[in-house]
Amino acid sequence: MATQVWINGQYFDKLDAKISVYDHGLLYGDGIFEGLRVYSSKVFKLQEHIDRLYDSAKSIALKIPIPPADLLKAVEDAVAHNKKVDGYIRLIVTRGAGSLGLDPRKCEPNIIIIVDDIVLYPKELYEAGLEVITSSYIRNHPNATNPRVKSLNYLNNILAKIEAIRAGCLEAIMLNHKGEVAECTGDNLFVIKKGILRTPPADAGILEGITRNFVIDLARHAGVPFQEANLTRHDVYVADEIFLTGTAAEVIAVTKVDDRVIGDGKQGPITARLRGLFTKAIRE
Ligand code: PXG
Repeated sequence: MATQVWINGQYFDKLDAKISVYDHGLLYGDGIFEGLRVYSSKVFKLQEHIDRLYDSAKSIALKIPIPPADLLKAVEDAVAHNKKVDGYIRLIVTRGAGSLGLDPRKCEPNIIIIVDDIVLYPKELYEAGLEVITSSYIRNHPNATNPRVKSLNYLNNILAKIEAIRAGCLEAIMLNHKGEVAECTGDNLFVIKKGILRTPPADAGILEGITRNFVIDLARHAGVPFQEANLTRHDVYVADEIFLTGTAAEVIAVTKVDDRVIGDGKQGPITARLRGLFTKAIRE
């Protein structure tokens, strides 16, 4: 069976799953989304993703036309309907179709659930670690679209990603408007120095990642000293270990930043331990 996409309560074959070219999601990037994983037929941290989606919606004054509990059920239904055991979900709410102007008042939001597969980083990269650059594009100022909103406006992050790809890397670190480390284009960043795990706080201009929060819990339970702290590029360059967290990447080491080798240039021991705990947890 071809992938079936859920749109506003109805299933469509992937190729017939369409929305209007007048949708403000397309015209203006006016909308929000979540990326989720399915592990062993179960949606990982579904309630957390639903909560974040409704917070994003509220922040951009978009009223999702169904209650959170119904959307949660719809996501589970779409996974069962597609018989997906391990995969990836893209949950999208657009402002909806309106006129060719910014005014959203005529728009009726569209809800879309795509259950598909995910392209993972090659397995070897989890051992060798990623090489990243620092981007010249800054993460959104909190008084622009706040980075805590997972909006359909990813242009800054995409430009940073293009910059990384041009430099021969797969990811880029983005700084905030104060020059502090924010996060990567689609992942949060952690550093380890002298045994202490640190990551920028939510108000540093980051998406408060669900994987980030889960890894913080794992670290606390494992007795790894942890702090939320503002970080500079210097803290990144001199770290003993660096890793990224995200729905797509899970937990992955970074072993080179702007041509500086991090630690001994391999996945570090605390990263390996946390990655091990993460992998175990998603199998439970
Ligand atoms: N920061 C940003 C800017 C993100 O977009 C994360 C951090 C990590 O958050 P979670 O909640 O996933 O731990 C994200 C998530 C992709 C892709 O295809 C990116 C994300 C999610 C799903 C897929 O690159 N970004």
